[in-house]
Amino acid sequence: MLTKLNNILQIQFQKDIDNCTNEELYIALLMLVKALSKNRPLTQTKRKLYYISAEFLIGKLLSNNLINLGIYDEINSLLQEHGKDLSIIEEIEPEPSLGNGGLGRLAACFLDSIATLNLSGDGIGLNYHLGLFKQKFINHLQKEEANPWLQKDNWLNDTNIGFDIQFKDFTVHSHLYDIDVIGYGQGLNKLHLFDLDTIDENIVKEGISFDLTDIKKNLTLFLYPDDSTKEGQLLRIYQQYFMISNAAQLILMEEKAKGHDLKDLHQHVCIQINDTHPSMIIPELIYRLLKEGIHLKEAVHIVTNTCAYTNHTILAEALEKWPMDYLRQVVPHLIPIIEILDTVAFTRSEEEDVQIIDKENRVHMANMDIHFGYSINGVASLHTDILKNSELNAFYKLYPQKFNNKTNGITFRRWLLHCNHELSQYIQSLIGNKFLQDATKLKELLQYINDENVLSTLLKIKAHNKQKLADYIQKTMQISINPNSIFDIQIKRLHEYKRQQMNLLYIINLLLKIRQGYRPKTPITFIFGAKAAPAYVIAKDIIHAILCLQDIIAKDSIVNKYIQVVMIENYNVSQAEKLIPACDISEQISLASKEASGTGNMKMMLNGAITLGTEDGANVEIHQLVGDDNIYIFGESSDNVINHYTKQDYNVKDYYENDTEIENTLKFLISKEMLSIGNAENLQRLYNELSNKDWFMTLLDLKSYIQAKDKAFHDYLNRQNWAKMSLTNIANAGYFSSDRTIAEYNNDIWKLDK
Ligand code: GPW
Repeated sequence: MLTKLNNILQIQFQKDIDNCTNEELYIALLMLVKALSKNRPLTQTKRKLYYISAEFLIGKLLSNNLINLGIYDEINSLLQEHGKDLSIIEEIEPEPSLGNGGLGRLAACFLDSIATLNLSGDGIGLNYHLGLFKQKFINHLQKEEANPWLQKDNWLNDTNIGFDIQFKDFTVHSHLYDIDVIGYGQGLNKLHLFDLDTIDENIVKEGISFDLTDIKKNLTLFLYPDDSTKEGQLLRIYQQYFMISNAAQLILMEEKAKGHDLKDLHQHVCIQINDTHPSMIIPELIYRLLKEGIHLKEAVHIVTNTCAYTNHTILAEALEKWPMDYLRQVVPHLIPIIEILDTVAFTRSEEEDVQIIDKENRVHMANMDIHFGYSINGVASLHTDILKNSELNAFYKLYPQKFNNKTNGITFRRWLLHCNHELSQYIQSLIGNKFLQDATKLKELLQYINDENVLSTLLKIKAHNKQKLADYIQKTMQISINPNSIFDIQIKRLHEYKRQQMNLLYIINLLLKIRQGYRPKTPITFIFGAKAAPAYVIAKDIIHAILCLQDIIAKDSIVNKYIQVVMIENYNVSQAEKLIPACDISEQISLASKEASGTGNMKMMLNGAITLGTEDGANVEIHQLVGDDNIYIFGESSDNVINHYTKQDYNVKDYYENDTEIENTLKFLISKEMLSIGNAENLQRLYNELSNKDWFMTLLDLKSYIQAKDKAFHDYLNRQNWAKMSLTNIANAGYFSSDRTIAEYNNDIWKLDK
C-alpha cells in the first residue's frame, strides 16, 4: 500500500509520504481509494433498484471508504509510522451538503447497506453546487451563507453521459457525475448526481439570495432554497423534473443497453420514490413509454409495477401539492397524463381523500404515488399504523396489500466503527466481530451486564469521548465545557414539532430553581445542534432564544457552576459524528404522532446514550427493545394527541393560567433579562406563539417532561446502574442496522434476486 500511495504522490506532487503536506496526502488517499474501487466488479442481481432522492446526505467519505475497503487499520498505522495522523487528514475533506436532515441521511445509509448486501442498486439525485446553507450565529441569530463544497479533487467521477431535458420554454442538457458506493467487504454501486454546466455560482448575492428565475444558472445551485414564494416553488418543480427526467432517461438507456424489452421494465427494474420529491417520475415514465409505442393501459400497468413510494411524514404542510398551473408552466407535457391518471383514480374511488387533483386544482403527489405504485411504506411501526388507520385510511381500504412498514435503520459502519473506534474495538474484544455482519449479535453483550470491569470500561470510553468533544468545542467555538458534566444532547433540524422549545423551557425552569437555591447534584451541559429553514420564522426565533439563554447562563457566575448551554454552529454530519459518541442523554421529545421515525435516536442508543423521549416514531420500538427500565418515556400518547387535533380541544392557557411555575417559565422569554440581550421582535413572537397557540402542544407535555428529565439526571448519579442501562441500549441496537432495513425492503418490495 505504501508503494501505491507513494506512486500517486510522486505523479501528482513529485513528493513522497515523508515530505508531502496533509492536503497532498488527502488527495493521494482519495485517488488511492478511487483506484482500489475500480478493481471491484459492479454488483449484479437479477433486478436492479434505482433509489431516487432529492437528498443524499453522504457526509465525508474518506474514512468510510477505507473502512469498507477493509484497509482503514492498515492505512492508519502506515500513516502513523510516517508521522501523519489520519484523524487530522480527515478534517481536510469538505463535507458534501446534499441533504437537509434525516431523509437525506437515511438515503445515504441505505446506499451503504444496499452495496454491502451485494444488491444492485444505484442512487439518483442532484449535484447541488452549494448544497444546504452554512449556518452562522450573528447577534444570537441564524444567518445563512453559501456552503461551497466542490473542490477540484473530489469523489465525483465525470461521465460522458447527459440528456436533453425539455421544459416548456427551453431545453437544457444535463451532465452526469457518479460517486462510487463501496460496500463493506463487498459490493460496488453508483450514486448518480445530475448537474448542469451552465450553473453560475456568481449569481449569489449577500447570504444565499439569488435570482430565483434564472433557471439555467440556478437549477442545481442550492438544495431547496426557498419554498415560501411562488418563484421558489417553481424552482423546486424545475429541480424535481430535472432530477426525474434524467432518472427516467438513464434507466431506459440502461435497460436498452442490456437488451431488455421496455414492456418488461417491471421485471427488471424497481424505482423507490423517496418521499414525494421524485413523484413526477410516474407520469414522465408513462410519457416516455408512450413515445416508445407502448399503449397507455400497458404503460400505466408497467409503471405501476415498477414504482414504490416511501412516506416520511404526516405533517400536512410537508405533503407536496403542486398547483396544476405551476406544473403547466414548467412541464406541460405531463399535464394530460396526470389528468388521465386522475380520471383512472376516480373510477377506483370517488372518495375525496384519494383524488389526485383536488378541488383547488392542486396535484397531490403522494396520492398519485399510492394509486400508481405497487408499494407504500412508512418508516417506523407507529408511523405506518397512523398512515393505515388515520392519515391514509381511505387508501388503506382501497389497497391494503400495498401498505407495509419498514422501520428505518442506520449504517453501523459510519455510526459505530467510524465515529466511535474505541467502543467498537472494545465490543470486538468482548464478543468478537460477528456483529459486523449480523448486528443482532450485539445482544451477546448482555452476558456482561453484571461485569464490573466491563461496566467501568464503558464509562471510561464515554468519558473519553466527552473529553474529545469538549476539546473540539473549545478549539472550534472557544467555549469551554465541563467534561464531567452530564451531556444532554438534542441534535436535529429545528422544527416546532421536534420541540426544541420544550427543552428550552426546561432549562429556563431549572435556571429559575437554581436562583431560588436549588442545587443540581451533577452539573449538566445542554447541547443543541440545529439548522432552521431560512424562511421558517418561529424556528429562527427558537434558535434566538436558545442563544440568548446560553449567554445569560454563561454570565451568571452562580448558575454556570451547575448548568451550561451550548448551541453548536452549523450542525452537520461531521459534527454529529463527534457529538453522538459523547452523548449521555438523547433528547427525542417530538410531539407523539409527529416524528415519523427519527434516526438520531438510533445512533445515540448504539453509542450508549439513554433516550429521554415520547412514545413517537422509532422511540416506541427502542422502548420495546430495552424495556421500561432503560429509557425515560414521558408525555401524552399519539392517540390522545391525534384526538386533541380532531376535537380541536387543546387550549394552551389551561396549562399555565393556574400554574405560576409554568407561567413564570414562559414569561422568562420576554423578561428584561432576555430582552436586554435579544430582540423584542423575536422573543415576543415566540412567547405569543407558545402562550396563545402552541400548535405542537409544548405545554401539554412540559410537566411530565420536567419530571422524567429530573429523574434521569438523578439516576445518572448511580454510575454503575447507568452503565448497565447504557450496555443494555448498545446490546439492543442491532435491530436498527440499515442492513436489516434493506434486507426487508428487498424481501418485501424489491425482490432483486428473484
Ligand atoms: F417531510 N424527514 C426529513 F417527510 O428529514 F419529506 N425531511 C423531510 O423532508 C421529510 C421527512 C418529509 C424525516 C422525518 O422527519 C424523520 O422522522 C425520519 O426519521 C426521516 O425523514 C427518515 O425517514
